[in-house]
Amino acid sequence: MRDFIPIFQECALEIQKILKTNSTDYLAGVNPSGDTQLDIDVKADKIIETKLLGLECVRGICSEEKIEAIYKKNGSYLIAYDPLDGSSIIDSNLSVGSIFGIYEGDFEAAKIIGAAYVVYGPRLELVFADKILSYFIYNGDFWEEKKSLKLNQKGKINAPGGTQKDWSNAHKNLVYSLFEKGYRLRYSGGMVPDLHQILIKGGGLFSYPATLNAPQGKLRKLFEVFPFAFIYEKAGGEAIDGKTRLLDLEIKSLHESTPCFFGSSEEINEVRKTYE
Ligand code: AHM
Ligand code: MG
Repeated sequence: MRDFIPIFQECALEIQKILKTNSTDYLAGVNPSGDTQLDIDVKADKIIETKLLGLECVRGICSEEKIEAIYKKNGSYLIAYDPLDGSSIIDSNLSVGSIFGIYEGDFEAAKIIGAAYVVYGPRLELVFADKILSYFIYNGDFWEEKKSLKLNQKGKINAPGGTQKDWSNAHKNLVYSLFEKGYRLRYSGGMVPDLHQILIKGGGLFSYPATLNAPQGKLRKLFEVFPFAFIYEKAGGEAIDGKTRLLDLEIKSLHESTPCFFGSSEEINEVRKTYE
């Protein structure tokens, strides 16, 4: 499984190159999740597709940018990925990311056995999880492995996603009660840097709830939610949909989304109290 680390690192370096040199213009089309596609979304998707399908151990892939999964005859791993998460903030030059989930058998939460994400920011970083969590920073020549990331029982960051006027009253109360307790707002609009920040600082809450305009939330189970749920649990945190552990959820279609909450135990307990 750790054989995927150098592959994801190669993808990261290639995608970083196109982020630095290509335009951030929109294409005419939308992706299967209904988002407008950028030229670089499609290029990043192709880079990852080519690398992954070239591996003997990979049996299939599916991406936020593709309607259907692509299967080969042999191999054992299935990879679901979001090639470039945060398309709506690329034009403002904020950090964006790539997200990967490694599945065995089927594309479903119960079958996830590894996950990774790349942060394209002032630095290039990779977090990879299988049985343990590993953290790498690219120093210009090679990827240096750093001390693993761990969440404390409680943090100070509140990262609340979604359109605020469409939050339920219960959700508004949850978000504001954290501010009352001294939590600080940290939300860029990029799931990867927002969740990475909570991991780096040791705790906090990221929420993307059900809203009036998005009753199933916005973030996609296979490409965004399950990989981060896997990583947060490995870091000693928790990830739920309000009531249920995200990695216990079922999935009916590849592009399905779900409300989601990621954080350290104390904040997730506050979420439970609100939603149960
Ligand atoms: P994308 O895959 O089209 O980039 O959308 C996913 C992004 C996440 O990175 C982020 O958490 C969320 O959308 C932000 O949504 P909002 O702008 O509604 O807060
Ligand atoms: Mg995305």
